[in-house]
Amino acid sequence: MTVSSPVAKKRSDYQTPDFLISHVDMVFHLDVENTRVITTSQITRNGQHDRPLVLDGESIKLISLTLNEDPIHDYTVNDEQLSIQTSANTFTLCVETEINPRENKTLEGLYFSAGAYCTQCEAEGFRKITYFLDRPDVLAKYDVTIFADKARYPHLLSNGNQIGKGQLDDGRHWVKWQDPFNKPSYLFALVAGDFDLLSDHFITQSGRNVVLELYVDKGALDKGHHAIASLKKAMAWDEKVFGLEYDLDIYMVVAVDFFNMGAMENKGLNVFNSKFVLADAQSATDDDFFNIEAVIGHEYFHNWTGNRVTCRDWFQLSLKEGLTVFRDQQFSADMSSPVFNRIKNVQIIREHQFAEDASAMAHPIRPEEVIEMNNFYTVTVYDKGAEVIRMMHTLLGADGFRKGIDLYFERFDGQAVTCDDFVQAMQDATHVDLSHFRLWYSQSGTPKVTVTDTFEQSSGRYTLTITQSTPPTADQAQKGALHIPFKFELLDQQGAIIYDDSVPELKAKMVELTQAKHEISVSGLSEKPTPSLLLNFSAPVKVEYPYSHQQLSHIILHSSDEFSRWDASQSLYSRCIHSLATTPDSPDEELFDSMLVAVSGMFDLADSNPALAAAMLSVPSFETLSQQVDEIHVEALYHAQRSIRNLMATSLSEKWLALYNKQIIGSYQYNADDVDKRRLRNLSLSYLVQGDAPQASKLLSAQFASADNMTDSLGVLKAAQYGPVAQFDNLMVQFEERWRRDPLVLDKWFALHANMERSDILARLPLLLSHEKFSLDNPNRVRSVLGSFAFYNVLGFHAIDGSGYRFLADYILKLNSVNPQVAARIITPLTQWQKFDDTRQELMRYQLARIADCKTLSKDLIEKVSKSLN
Ligand code: 0A1
Ligand code: ZN
Repeated sequence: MTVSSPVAKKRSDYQTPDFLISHVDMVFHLDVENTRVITTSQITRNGQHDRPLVLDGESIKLISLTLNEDPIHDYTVNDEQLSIQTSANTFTLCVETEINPRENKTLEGLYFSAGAYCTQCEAEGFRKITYFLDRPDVLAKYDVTIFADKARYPHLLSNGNQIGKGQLDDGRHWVKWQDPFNKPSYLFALVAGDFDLLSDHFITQSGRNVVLELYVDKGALDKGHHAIASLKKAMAWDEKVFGLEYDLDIYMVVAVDFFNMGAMENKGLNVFNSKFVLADAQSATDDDFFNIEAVIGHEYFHNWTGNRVTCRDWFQLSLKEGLTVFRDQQFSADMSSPVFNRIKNVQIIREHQFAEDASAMAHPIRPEEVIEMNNFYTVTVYDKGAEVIRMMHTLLGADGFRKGIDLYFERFDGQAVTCDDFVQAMQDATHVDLSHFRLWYSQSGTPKVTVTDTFEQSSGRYTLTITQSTPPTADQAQKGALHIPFKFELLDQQGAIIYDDSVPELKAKMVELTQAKHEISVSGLSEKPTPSLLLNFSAPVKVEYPYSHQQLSHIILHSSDEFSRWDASQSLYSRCIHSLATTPDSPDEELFDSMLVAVSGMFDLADSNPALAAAMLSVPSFETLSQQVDEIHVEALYHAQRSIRNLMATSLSEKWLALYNKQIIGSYQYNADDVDKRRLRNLSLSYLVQGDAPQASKLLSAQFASADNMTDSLGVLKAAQYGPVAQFDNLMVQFEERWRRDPLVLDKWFALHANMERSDILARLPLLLSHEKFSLDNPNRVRSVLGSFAFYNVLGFHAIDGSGYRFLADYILKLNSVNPQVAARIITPLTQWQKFDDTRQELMRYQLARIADCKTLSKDLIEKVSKSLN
């Protein structure tokens, strides 16, 4: 079955705008059902032509239209555009529109939720507020005046600086804002509501005082301190590392409960999903604290990479997102454990980005064709985009990269530019030829780097042969060889690194792969070395080399690169798991024994490098394992992973107990040492429970009762999933009773339920969705139930009777009319059917076809479903 698609926009069709807008004056009269917006724009014709002025507009009512104050009669309007025929070259256009924020459940444009008004304009939401040239290459200065009832909405916020305010006799008040910087419409923001306000300040490197304001729900002030502290760290870091200083006198952050994504970098007025702002020890986990710092950093860094220099068109999204993710990753690494951060980055690539490449939604980091832009806020554009920036950082070195960034801002500050412009600046600043490297922007797919080696005992000559190839993807059949910075080292049998200055690649610990095949030879070795490959994951590729398990153990112990030590541990587990999955009846005892010996050694790292130890002692996720095989055998793979974990749990139970008991932690503080200890302790706990250790049940209850923080409480619940059902259920009930009034914690409870491995999970899910606190209007809730189930409940979602797929499809059809953007995100697991067995493929496609049959399907879903069915 195929679906007819709405027309796709192509990158190659880019045209400069027919008109430009220099200044916009907006007046908002806020009302929950009838908000009036009067937009006065100064417009000039761009070049000589007689084409009409075509403005974007969606789901808004046109009230009036004047040009140089005269009513316009010569216009046409449809569901998407307003077209005005005029011969004027410079003119003032005034558009009055009416919108209904309460009805707007899409959370794009201006919406009203939880008692506050809020906007979300990226990518194309501004057109739901007024008719406009809603494209990122139209940059204007904005003045915004907001009128609203003072008692209900004491805070009226928009971008830039407040330049006036006043009071009306009828209980309304107004505030006027002016943003001195040119910006595209997607960075416009307005917020109105009754909040608690946390204020602080930051003195910039040049001595300017910047007021920091954090707006949170009433009563949540105590949960804002970590976000403010993170913001100050991010501001100082960007000055230190990139010489970039904040440019306005005020920086505002508003936390809202209803938000489609993580956060949004609107100029001077960031809007955040409250999940990435609010935290205290009782209600937030260490991961939450970490994520808040990272997302606060990410949005702050956008002020330069995104706002001061923005994207020419949406195909260039990775220009700002890949670069800003890279910047936030570097920031996080500097704030905590570099290796732990790198592992996290790589897990996202291996679990989600590789899966996207293998699916019908495969696309390059700079897509060629888009139907609905919201579908392209992807792990490919963001995280693979960041890997591409990181490779440039590797190729140019930190100093070269900084020179490139400096030149980029020197050339393009205040402009809307392309990915090519960025790479050109990097190239011109360093004189490193990046012409071949640019292929990363246009080629999709996961390259495979295959390494083989030979050793000639008589001459001591060792030769590495490295080949690369990229399998075809759904969007692109032909692939070329990429420019890949491939870091590696050779270890001798004592674990020392082999140096040979006459071999440039060995000296640099890197070979720049540019062709399909490369060879590197070293002479004079007395024994065959062990190659440690793709150090620090120097490129987003898959590597194949026929390691023996002794070699993997050798790398675990000796590689100079901590990431590679972890990576070798994961390869060892993967090997055990795949071996057990394929031959469950004749387990490879020797392999398992050598794995257990290696694991045993990892415990010794717990004191000296607890972050690395915790990562090494964790087995690869089902998602990572799935990307290592051509066909996913769901039950076999799932149970093999569980069995290997079980083997580690039971064979090493004393070590787990000792590790658990060794983590002595005082009252809760979010700092690197304590985070590592809690991680090790909760990891040990889950192994103890899984291994059915005699103390397990007591430890669970004791930790649950004594925990003074969410990390340890949740650690208990997660571990308890491996234990007796009754105890888990009991703990969950207690947890719900305590936390039912805290939406962010309740999301965790919902997610735990949705992830439960139970044969009756499909019967339980409807109960969860009929819970009084569940609502399809709230994206966080939807993600915590439907998202967790579809992405992570392996056995439930992939139930062989198709009930998991049907369940997801039912709710996607419901969400389609409420919030298409969220619906199109959580459909992802259903679109990744390609690697499953025939029965499941058929069942998944059946549900996709069912969705496709919906007569009122959103563009977002049409794009994903039609690609998946073709
Ligand atoms: N630019 C934001 C992400 C974002 C994108 C789209 C949104 O709504 C449709 C919201 C936020 C970021 O990278 O943080
Ligand atoms: Zn971003």
